[in-house]
Amino acid sequence: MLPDDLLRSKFVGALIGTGVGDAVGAGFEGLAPFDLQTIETVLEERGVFRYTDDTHMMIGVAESLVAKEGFDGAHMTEVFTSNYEAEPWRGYGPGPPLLFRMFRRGEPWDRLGEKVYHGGSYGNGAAMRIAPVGALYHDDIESLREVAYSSSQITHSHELGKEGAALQAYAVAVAFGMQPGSSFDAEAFLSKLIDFVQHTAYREKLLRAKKLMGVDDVSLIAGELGHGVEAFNSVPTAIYCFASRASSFKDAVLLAVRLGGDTDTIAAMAGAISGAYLGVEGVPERWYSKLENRVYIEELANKLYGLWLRKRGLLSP
Ligand code: F2R
Ligand code: MG
Ligand code: MG
Repeated sequence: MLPDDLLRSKFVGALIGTGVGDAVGAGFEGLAPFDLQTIETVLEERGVFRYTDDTHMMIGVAESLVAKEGFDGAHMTEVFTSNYEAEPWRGYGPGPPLLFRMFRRGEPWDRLGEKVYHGGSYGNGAAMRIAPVGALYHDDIESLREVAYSSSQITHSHELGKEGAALQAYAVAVAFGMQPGSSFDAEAFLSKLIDFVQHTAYREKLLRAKKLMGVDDVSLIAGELGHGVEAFNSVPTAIYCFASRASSFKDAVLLAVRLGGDTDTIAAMAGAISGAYLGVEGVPERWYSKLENRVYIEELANKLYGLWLRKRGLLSP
């Protein structure tokens, strides 16, 4: 059993970790791999750390889980839609805004996912927002998989989009269960994820990730694992960034940015797992203090922790 303070810190770490990773990676998106010095100089000169759609949607997931005390598809879609309508400039992927407009026109929430891409989207949009699901269901893996799939269905109904979200949620959950500072075994961590994941595309990438441990050649890592917007080209990459730099939130997130490509999203997902492992204390103070809406995100994380306690009968309603 983890002590109460550490568990609370892990809830906050997973959500703040998403926000900080996203904000650190934003601005480097779509470009070639970067050298560390360039990234650190840009970050030092940046004022407020603004987050993008990744965190905006992660907030929506947490808001809905807290309001409905669990997953409610129509409610979560309403929250995504109204959050998007309030701040459409957060750099959303092409698909979700089209789906939100269809929802406003009366399409049922669970049919939207098929409407834009043939077979549904396999973009990383469902995985990038999933940290609250990994946190709330970190000790109930059956529900974690079910809620990861159902919450993905709203916008990402392709099996690879759903599986990417479930894998990312599970990586957060496994990180929750580990004592930070204890010797981290990357091989054992990746093996657990390989046993969990149901799609060969992810299993193969995770096997490659095992072989890349100790490598620092960013072109080789991006080439082997991917750094694109597709869930299968970014979720295993984020897991690798965490697993290969588990003792340091900063190093895990900076590796994600150094890879280039979909930097905000890979850094958001690596940040979520790292925050879930180290707790919020692992997030560098100078990054944490600059995160936009930090207090609100922390409040949500604390409410999610309260909900987890109530669901386990550890706190009266
Ligand atoms: N939108 C961006 N970045 C672009 C520029 C941002 C700029 N800085 C700004 O401020 O404006 N990033 C965000 O989008 C990604 C998440 O996207 P999501 O939500 O998955 O969108 P979508 O449209 O569902 O899928 C994304 C792409 O994946 C490919 N794709 C998906 N399913 C497909 C299918 N069945 N067949 C073919 N292609 C498929 C398409 O290329 C989609 O465009 C994150 O990076 C987030 O940060
Ligand atoms: Mg983004
Ligand atoms: Mg992105």
